[in-house]
Amino acid sequence: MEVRFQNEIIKQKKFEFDSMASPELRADFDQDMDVDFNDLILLARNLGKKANLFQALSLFDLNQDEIINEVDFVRFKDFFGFPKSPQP
Ligand SMILES: [Ca+2]
Ligand SMILES: [Ca+2]
Repeated sequence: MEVRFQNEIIKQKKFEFDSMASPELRADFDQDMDVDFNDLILLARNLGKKANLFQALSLFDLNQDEIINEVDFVRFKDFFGFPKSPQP
């Protein structure tokens, strides 16, 4: 981002995209930064639906085979509970 005054840069700040975002958040369908029962319910509501890559429903197609089915549930299971609570 550049801030200019009389065509001179008076402040410049570079924004960096966090490319190291957790892959588990792919299953965070409601985008509240965790993978929990709310996300599971959203997945379940779309079970059996076709989802090509250009549809919003493809969000639920975790293995990208263009159908939302039990295979996506199995993959979801690997992400469920993210983020893990720190161990005491
Ligand atoms: Ca969530
Ligand atoms: Ca699928």
